[in-house]
Amino acid sequence: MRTIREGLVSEELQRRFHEAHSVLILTGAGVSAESGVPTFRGGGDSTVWRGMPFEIISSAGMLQRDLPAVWEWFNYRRGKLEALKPNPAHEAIARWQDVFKELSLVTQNIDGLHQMAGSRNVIELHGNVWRARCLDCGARSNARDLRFDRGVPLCFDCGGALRPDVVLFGEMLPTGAFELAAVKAESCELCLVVGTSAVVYPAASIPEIARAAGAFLVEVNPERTPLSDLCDEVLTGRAGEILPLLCQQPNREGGHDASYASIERMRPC
Ligand code: BJW
Ligand code: ZN
Repeated sequence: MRTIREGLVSEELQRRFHEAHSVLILTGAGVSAESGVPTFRGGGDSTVWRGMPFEIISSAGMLQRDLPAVWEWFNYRRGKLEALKPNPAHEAIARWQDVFKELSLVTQNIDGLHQMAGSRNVIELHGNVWRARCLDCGARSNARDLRFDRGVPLCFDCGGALRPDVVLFGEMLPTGAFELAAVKAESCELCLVVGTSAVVYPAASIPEIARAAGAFLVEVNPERTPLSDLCDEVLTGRAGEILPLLCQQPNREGGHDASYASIERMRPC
C-alpha cells in the first residue's frame, strides 16, 4: 500500500474521473458535517439525546413504545437543520450531475441538503426528516405543515397518527430504493463513498456490490472504515475540501492546493 501525501489526487483517479460515463456516489452523515449536521458515530462520540443513544430513540421499538418522544427528537433535529446550508461537497456533487452521462446519488442522509444544493433524483435510502407518513393510510405530508395534538401530528386525509418518514433501526427500507441503488451499483464504472462509517446495512453493501461488479472504488473520509481495505483509493480528509478537487486539473507542480488530504493507493495501478 502506498500513501501519497500533500493533497495529490492521483493521476489514475483524475483519468478515471474524467473518462467515466457512469458514476455512483454513496453519501453518509459526514458529507453534511461541514454544514453543521452532527454525525452519528464519527469523532469518538455518538449521538445521545436525553440520555438515550440514537440506536434506541431512532428505533422501530421506540416508535411503538413512545411516538410523542420520537416526534420530540425529530422536531428538535428539524429545528437544528432549519438554519443549515449545503457545503462545497454537496455543491460539487450537484454540479457533477451535468458532467457525467449518468450520475446516481444514493444517500443515507435524511437532511435534504443534497436536494437543497440542486441534486435531482436523489435515492434516499433512509427517508427524509422533512416528510411525515400516516401510520393508517400511508399518506405523506410536508413536516413543515404539521399540527400537533398531544405531541403527535395527525393525517390531513384520514386523521390517523403521523410518524417521521425516515427509516429507523429494525425497519425495512422504502420499497424499491435499495433495489434501484443496487442496480446502479452493478453498472457504474466509478463509485465514490463519501462520509459514511459504512457499518449500517443494507446501505453499506452498495459499494461492495459496485466493487464486485468491477467499479473503481474510492472512499472520502477523515477516518478509516470497514470499507477502506476494499477500496482502490482512500482519500483521507474532509469531503468539502476533497470533492471540489476531483474535477480540477492538477497545477504546474502536479498537485492540488489541499495539504490536508492524502491518498492511500490500495491496489497497484
Ligand atoms: C466525514 C466528515 C467530513 C466526519 N467529510 N467524512 C447485517 C448485519 C448486522 C446487522 C444488520 C445487517 N443488516 C441489517 C442489520 C440491522 C441494521 C444494521 O445495519 N445494524 C448495524 C449498525 C449493525 N440495519 C437496519 O436495521 C436497517 N433495516 C434493515 O436492515 O431492514 C431489514 C431488517 C429488518 C428487521 C430486522 C433485520 C433486518 C435500517 C437501517 C436504518 C438506519 N437508520 C439511521 C437513523 C435514521 C433516522 C435518524 O436520523 O434518526 O440512519 S441509523 C444512522 O446510521 C442513520 C444513518 O443514515 C446511518 C448511517 O450512518 P452514516 O451516515 O454512515 O453516519 P456515521 O455517523 O456512522 O458516520 C459518519 C462518517 O463521516 C464517519 O466515518 C466520519 O469519519 C465521517 N466524517 N466528518 C467526510 N467532513
Ligand atoms: Zn392517513
